[in-house]
Amino acid sequence: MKKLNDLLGIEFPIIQGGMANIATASFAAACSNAGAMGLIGCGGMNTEQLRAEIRKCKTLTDKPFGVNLMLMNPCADEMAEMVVEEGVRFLTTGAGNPSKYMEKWKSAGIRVYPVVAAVALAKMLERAGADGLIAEGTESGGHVGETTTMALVPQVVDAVSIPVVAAGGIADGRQLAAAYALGACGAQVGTCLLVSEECPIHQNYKEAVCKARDRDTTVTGRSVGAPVRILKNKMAREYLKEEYAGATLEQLEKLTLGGLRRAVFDGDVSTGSVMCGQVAGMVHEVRPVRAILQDLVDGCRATIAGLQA
Ligand code: TUI
Repeated sequence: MKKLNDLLGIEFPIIQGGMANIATASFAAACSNAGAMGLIGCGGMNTEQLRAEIRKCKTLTDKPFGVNLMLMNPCADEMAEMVVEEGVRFLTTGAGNPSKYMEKWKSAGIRVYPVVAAVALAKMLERAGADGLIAEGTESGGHVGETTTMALVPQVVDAVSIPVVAAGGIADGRQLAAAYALGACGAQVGTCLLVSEECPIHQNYKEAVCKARDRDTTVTGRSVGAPVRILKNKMAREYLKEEYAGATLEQLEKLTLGGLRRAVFDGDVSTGSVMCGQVAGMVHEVRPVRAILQDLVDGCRATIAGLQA
């Protein structure tokens, strides 16, 4: 099986998650320059903002980078065209089914790795021409599915014959080794890169993630079809209280409106949406992206060597 770094022409078998309002051109370029596949996240942007970020990223790195198209973005249709015009070479998608765009992207020669949280969509997207898939378990931060990485990845691997990248719950070399053991060709990581020096989030956000323990995240909105993993804080507790009491999505959205921007830009970690994965409990310090990636692959090698000993 080919590793993700060979498939994508990068140094490390790691994709940086396309985190909304966080994965800017400069962060994506920093991750690409450090040896991963950097992604610009379109969440919170309009089409022209995303276009400007793509152009900026080209000036900041000569290495491969890509775009994550978050399909709940109201501009998704327009963005799907624009990325072709701008000559983007690698795309991931999230929070929806990108089937209707696949033909256009394939004929432009773009490599596409949609994020899936279930086997049925994985099979459909393989038929639609996806080059690979990112199987994301519910351990992830932000918008999540229901199945854990441990259960999802091997089921997706068995269902398709294209490369599968594991995501959700991966922050160190042991978990990267586990991803390989499950049949993945590499990993996508988000939370462990939130606490990088280069990550452009507010210091309070980084500190909150560094301080978090294993049970400090929760999923809000499952009952109303809007499941989002965030750090437990004042807003999360209020949200869950109202959700258990039977509030509608419309009522609940009043609590989260602008919450991610509040956390990312203003550092409001009390009423903001501090999105992060369950691995927040195992990241404790802010380090350069390069060091985080190097530890992931070194730790993975050491783990595999230890298993063979
Ligand atoms: O997309 C993500 N994670 C995200 S997107 C996001 S932006 C946001 N901002 C404010 C509130 C809520 C979200 C934050 N985090 N991960 C990829 C992912 N995709 N996880 C799960 C899925 C998924 C779910 C259902 C992919 C496809 C899908 O298919 C449904 C269908 O239509 O078939």
